[in-house]
Amino acid sequence: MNNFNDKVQRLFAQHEALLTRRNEPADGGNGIFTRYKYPILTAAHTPVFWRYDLDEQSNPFLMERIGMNAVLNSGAIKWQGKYLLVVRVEGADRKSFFAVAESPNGVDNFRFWDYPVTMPDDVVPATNIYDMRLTAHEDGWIYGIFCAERHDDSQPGDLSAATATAAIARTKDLLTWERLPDLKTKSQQRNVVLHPEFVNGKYALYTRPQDGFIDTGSGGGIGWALVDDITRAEVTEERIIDARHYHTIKEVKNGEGPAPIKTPQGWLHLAHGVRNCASGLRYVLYMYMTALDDPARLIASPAGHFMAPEGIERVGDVSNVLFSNGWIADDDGTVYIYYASSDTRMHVAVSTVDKLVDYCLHTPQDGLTTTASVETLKKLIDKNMKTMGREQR
Ligand code: M1P
Repeated sequence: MNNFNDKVQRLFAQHEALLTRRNEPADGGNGIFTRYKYPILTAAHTPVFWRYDLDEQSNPFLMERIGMNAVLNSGAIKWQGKYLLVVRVEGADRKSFFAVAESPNGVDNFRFWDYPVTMPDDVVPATNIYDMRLTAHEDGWIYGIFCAERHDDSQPGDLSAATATAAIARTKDLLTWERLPDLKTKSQQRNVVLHPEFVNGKYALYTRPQDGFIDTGSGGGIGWALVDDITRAEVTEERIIDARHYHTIKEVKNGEGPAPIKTPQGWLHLAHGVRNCASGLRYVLYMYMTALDDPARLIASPAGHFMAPEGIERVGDVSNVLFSNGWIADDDGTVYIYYASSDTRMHVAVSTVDKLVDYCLHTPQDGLTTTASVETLKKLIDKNMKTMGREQR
């Protein structure tokens, strides 16, 4: 066997070993969810044949020809018995694209389909697309809503000026996508998510109005809008259902994560909250619940973060970031939470619907001041003093 073929075989063998590595629950935890030890997807998980030209004639040094930089912010769905992620893959050229990776068990053995998603363009093509939220809607389609980023041509002198718009596509098989016109809104939009059921006969969207590409500015938080026709979607009225607050984990911005999970007690929501600090923006995940009879009415708002970056998760292309736009609730009540760390890699954490509902309904709310937080803490300590039969000191 010649040296080139040896090297190719080694590449495939190493890749296969990475893909088939068994994942296992990480030690520790807080009783709410269990992290898993290894990231489920990284740039190194992308197929060898995406990155290398495997022809000795045209690539005698067996060099990578197309570099992959990161694998992040994935939508998720259970599909024909498999756990599917519609992954945001970012090439070394900084362009993001979608690719499907599937696993037999939700926690390891994720393998990319051979080809990335060919996403049709809207009338005005986007420069970059990313962060798809998948919704299996009761109308029978699977929708993907994602961010379409374009240069802001109203500022020709500024190469970094960009606009964010919610793009909409739908599919029946996750292979072929029909692109619908981008969502029409007054403001820029990112983190737009389709509710899985009709509300008052209309499509319902969780929105995130923002003044600029990065700054949410006057956009007060996660919004809610009803849309008559998803094939010509336009937001005419939008109201904030989960507001940002001073000195909280969502002071600077927030955004809906995946489509909410329906439970007997209400809709379970996962979202991200952002605050600023000396080391830059810090992104954490938080949860809230809304009413079954009105998915726009908040019924539970546990204080603080649900998950924050830990250990290696804190480091990456955009450090100190956790972001989630995909989760899967299995029939047995297990919930697989797919999240990206520091815009670099994908992880899974596992919980159950019952635990997440309990977390939402029984975690105290944020009283918004130190005094309120101390009083809340004292109540729990008092209760535990009685339970433990201890004298107060
Ligand atoms: O870099 C962190 C995240 O920043 C953006 O999220 P948001 O619009 O809420 O600020 C997105 O670009 C997201 O992809 C990214 O992970």
